[in-house]
Amino acid sequence: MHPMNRRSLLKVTGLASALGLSWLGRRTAQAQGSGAYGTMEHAAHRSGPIGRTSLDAFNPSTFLRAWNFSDRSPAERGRYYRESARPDGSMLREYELVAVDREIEIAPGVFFPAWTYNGQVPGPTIRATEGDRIRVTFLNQGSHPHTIHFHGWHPPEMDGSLPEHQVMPGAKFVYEFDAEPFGLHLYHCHAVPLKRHIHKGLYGAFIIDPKTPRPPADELVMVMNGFDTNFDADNEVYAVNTVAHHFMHDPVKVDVGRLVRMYVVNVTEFDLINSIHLHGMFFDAYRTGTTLTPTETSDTLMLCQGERAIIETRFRYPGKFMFHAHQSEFAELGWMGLFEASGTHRDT
Ligand SMILES: [Cu+2]
Repeated sequence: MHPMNRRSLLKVTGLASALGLSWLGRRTAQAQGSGAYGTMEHAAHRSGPIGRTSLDAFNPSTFLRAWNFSDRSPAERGRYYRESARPDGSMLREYELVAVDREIEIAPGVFFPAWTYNGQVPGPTIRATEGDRIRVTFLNQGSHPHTIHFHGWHPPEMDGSLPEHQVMPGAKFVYEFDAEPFGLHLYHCHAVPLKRHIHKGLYGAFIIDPKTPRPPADELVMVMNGFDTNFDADNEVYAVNTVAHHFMHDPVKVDVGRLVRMYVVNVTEFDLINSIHLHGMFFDAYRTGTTLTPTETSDTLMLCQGERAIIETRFRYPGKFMFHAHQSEFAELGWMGLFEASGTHRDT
């Protein structure tokens, strides 16, 4: 795509959406718009999603409800994830994560040269119970040195951050540590320059459940991310789970009355903060997921880079509810979606 700054992208989005055109048709849209300024005066006020992104390689809706490779076929899953019980009742969870360079589509016709774990951005969600043993075999098949730096307790040699921790292209390293504390964490590459390695796509969610599980719920993994498509250290596209405006096209289906639990991780680079705002309701928030009692009740939660929170709510009414970053610019550049609540649910 042609280099464009945030403003021009925003303008193009508004114009193109008013005319029902894809982003690829933006030049035509601008040409037509300029000749009829009177009627187009408010066209840019009609923001909304336009065009579709191919979901063949990565589907944000699938990512939403997948962990420990549960979205893969049994045969493929067995290659990347194995679990076995240990004598003390905890589990040994073994993963294979592979760094690979891959071009990904982040908005209709907008491709980003990503660095990925296992070909996807965010990387696969890793989920364990407090006290489990985690063993991650990391293969670097990318073109640059990479690591995996996990948040959580671990010995220094497992930190994936120092010069001697770098895993060179073609090399392998095995990370092993106990899963603690319970909470919502993340993992990411810690090679230098750090901001480049993170924003290129090397990150994922790392959930550690408490030994006494949280109440049953419809659980959703939401990773707030951004993409600097013209390499000016500023994001042009924002999203939850990578694809701009995806959940405007494919609303997150939820049941009225059922507990919904969202694991919200902020890995947006270049911007100091990001946020999530839900329309028409309030939610309980558990910052970093390290408590079982809410740390706040709100309709908007602000997260710094690397911060995360578990948020819980129940939809009272059927229908569509918007959710988005409360930084309006982020929302209009892709970080906006819909819930669609229906039916009724009773806890059993
Ligand atoms: Cu890296």
